Parts: sequence; C-alpha cells; structure tokens
Amino acid sequence: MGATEQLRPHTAHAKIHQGGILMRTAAITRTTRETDITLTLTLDGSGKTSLSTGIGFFDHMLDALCRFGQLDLALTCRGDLHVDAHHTVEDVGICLGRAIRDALGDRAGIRRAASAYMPMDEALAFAALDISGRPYLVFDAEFAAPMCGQFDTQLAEEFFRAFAVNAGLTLHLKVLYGKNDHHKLEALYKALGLALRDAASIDNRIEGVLSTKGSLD
Ligand SMILES: [Mn+2]
Repeated sequence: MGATEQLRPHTAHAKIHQGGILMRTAAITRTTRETDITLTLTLDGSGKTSLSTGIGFFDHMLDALCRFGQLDLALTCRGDLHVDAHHTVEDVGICLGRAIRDALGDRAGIRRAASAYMPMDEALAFAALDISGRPYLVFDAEFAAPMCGQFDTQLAEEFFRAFAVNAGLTLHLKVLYGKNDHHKLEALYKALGLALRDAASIDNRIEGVLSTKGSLD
C-alpha cells in the first residue's frame, strides 16, 4: 500500500433481516496508482460470484473460496498486469479482507474459530482460523512450478497475508501433501472458505462477543 493510495470513504456494512435471514454485507472501492478495485460482498450468501481480475486462475481461486465459503462476491479489479500480477493479487486480498471485516461488524454471536481439511485429488490442504482481531498468517506450502496459468504460485501467500491482516484473522494454512500445484492451491482456497463460513456463522448460544476479555478489538 503506497503513500499515494486513495481510499475513498465508500465502505458500508449492514445486518438486514429479510424474513428472518441474516444478510451481512459490505462494499469497497479502492483506487491506487497500481490497482482500481470495486467489490460488493454478502457474507450470508450462496456462493454466487461475478469476478474479473484479469487473471483467469486467480478468478478461479476466488470462485472456489466464495463457493465453499457461501460468499456472494461481485469484484472487478483493473490492475497493472503489464508489470506482473503482484499488485492485483495483493490488493484484492486487502479489499476482500476489509470487506469481510466490515461485513462481520461487531462480530457478536459468531463462532469465531474454525478449521477445515479439504482434499483435491492427491492434494490435501488444511485451514485453521480465528476471527480474533489479531492478524497473523502462518503459511506452509510449497509449489513445484513458479506459475499456474497467469498466476505466480508465490503470490498465494501474499494474497492470504493481505486477506488475514485486513480481515483481522489469525490464519494458519498448510498443504499436507500433493503433487499438482493447481490442486494444492485450489484445496487451500476451498479450505479457507469452509473454515471461514463456519467461524463467521452465528451461534444463538453465544451472547455478545465470544472473548475472555469481552472484546475483539
Ligand atoms: Mn480447478
């Protein structure tokens, strides 16, 4: 994030009970000299996406995250892909993380912590997360090739770090084993989606914020 960043005050979140259904939403617009991003997110969605980052494989990963996380996401990013994919991937992580944090609001009643294993053919990935307000990423995965389509495999960690920091997550991700990079990456994004869906869900037995100190900030 450079000093030239313009963060327009265009964030919003709402809890709307439509026929008793919780709808937690957020909208983000962020423009820098490197990327121009607009997104709308529904946390309590059904996994419907409309994605355009200019990087086909990255769109595929975001779609996997949203489908398994039951997130509705409309996202467009016009990034400086003539440089490389780095700014686009990292900045989408920043904006999506902020949207998650905004949509969660005061985080009252959420389960807060969850984990998930996700296989894809020969690969197995694991995600554990805590919506703690204490941002931290542990990332343990190695890839055989530098690229997967137009996506640099080393950018996966950059995305997940930006996402965790901006969403306020303690996030641990690991590929336990696997051979195919596409499978390993897709399993990671799906595992994150599964764990996030669980951790963000409302448990009616939880009164207020689930915290020993009474606050998540
Ligand atoms: Mn795939």
